[in-house]
Amino acid sequence: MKSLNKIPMKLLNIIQPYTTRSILKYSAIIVITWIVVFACFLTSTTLNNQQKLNQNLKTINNLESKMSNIQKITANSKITSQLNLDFILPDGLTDEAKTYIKELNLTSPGENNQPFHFHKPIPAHIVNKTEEMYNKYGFNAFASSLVSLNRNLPDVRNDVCKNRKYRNEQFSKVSIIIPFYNDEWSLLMRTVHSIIRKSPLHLIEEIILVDDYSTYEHLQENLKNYTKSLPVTVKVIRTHKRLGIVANRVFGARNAVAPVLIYVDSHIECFDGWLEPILDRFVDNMELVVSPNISDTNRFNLAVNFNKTAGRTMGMNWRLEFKWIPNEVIEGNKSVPIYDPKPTPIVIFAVLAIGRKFFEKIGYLDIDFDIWGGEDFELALRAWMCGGRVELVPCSLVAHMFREHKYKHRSKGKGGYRWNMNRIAEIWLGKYKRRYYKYVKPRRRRFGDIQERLKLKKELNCKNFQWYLDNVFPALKEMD
Ligand SMILES: [Mn+2]
Repeated sequence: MKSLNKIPMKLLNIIQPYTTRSILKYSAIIVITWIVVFACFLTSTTLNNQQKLNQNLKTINNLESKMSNIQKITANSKITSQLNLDFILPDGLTDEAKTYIKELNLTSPGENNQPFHFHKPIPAHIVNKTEEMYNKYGFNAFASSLVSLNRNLPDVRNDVCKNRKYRNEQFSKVSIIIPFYNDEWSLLMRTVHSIIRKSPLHLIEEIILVDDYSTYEHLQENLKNYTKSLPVTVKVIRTHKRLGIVANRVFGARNAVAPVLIYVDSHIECFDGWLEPILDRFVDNMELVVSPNISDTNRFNLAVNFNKTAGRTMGMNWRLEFKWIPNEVIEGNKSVPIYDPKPTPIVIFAVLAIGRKFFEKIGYLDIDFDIWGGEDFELALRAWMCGGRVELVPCSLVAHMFREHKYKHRSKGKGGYRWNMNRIAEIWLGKYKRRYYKYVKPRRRRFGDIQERLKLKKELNCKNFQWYLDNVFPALKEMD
């Protein structure tokens, strides 16, 4: 107060307009300006936030749809990605194998279908080991034990096959049946790993390893325990005595649950996209036997020869021996595009698919066959003649190894391979069996009791061999 009194009037006059009127006025302006500015700021931030929120929502929606797509894709097929599975599937190289690989200075032997070979000179103990294992298993098992169970084979699919749409989603599942007897571990397990790595897993109901009473230690508890760790259902079932591969295959079928069965030998490897073209055929017709294209794995260096696979169909001669036959010979003037599924006179059991109920209906296999041989020819003839269809699907490729000694062992009292072939001739060839015997000239025509199978043939109202020759395999008429 005191100071106010002392303030000169001039100054008071100067101050007064500001203090009383102007200050109020300017303050109001400033406050209003601030309010406006603040309001603008608020509005803009809110708008901004709203926009951001909208954007975020969009992103979330996008992400969600992407996620559900990913889930769909994963559920559909993409879980076969090798990267993912190689975390789960071990390469199977034992410490011993790793030591040999180091000693022999090998780098990823067998990888990407590189032929296996030793650097020279080969140490004597390696030569001995290689020979010993070759004699035991009928192929270069020592080399195989040094090759990863997850080795890659190149994707050799033709563009036509790769880009074709296969109708797998309309389809349920397969049981993959692998009969074996005293097999070498790495070859058998590479078969299992390759099926898992090269198939859309949601299509596999189960893999069934059917052990025909093996005696080797590594195929007992060890096998059961190992298969438990695999990312698909693997059943190991065991016969109560040696049955031979024919009865063993029937035993496998009786234990399978999926609508389609695929038999694979214990010494195969699948190529990319092998399964889808096979299953596609069963969407229209379950009364079907389907074979993929099969290429040879060299039993010495384990390299797969996949060069000569197109343009040929499976057939046989009058001795009932397997022959690859050029398509034009089989098809005559009705030529089918080279990569299209096509009828085939014969299939081989190395890899073949069959509708489970159809297999049962036409009487599985002839279990009076001896241990090994010809059961696939018998099945193909029976399937054709008793109302089914047999096809080759060139877009599917599987590698199969012919070992030196096959599913070895011969039973007492029967005559092995020839016994089986005689049964085929007697049951299925009708009057044409004379032509078979003319070429084969067996010392004795032994084939056992065929009454049951003849009865089945009659019950199923099967066509005769003349029909097969006229409609399925006319080229055989001209063959020697
Ligand atoms: Mn085989």
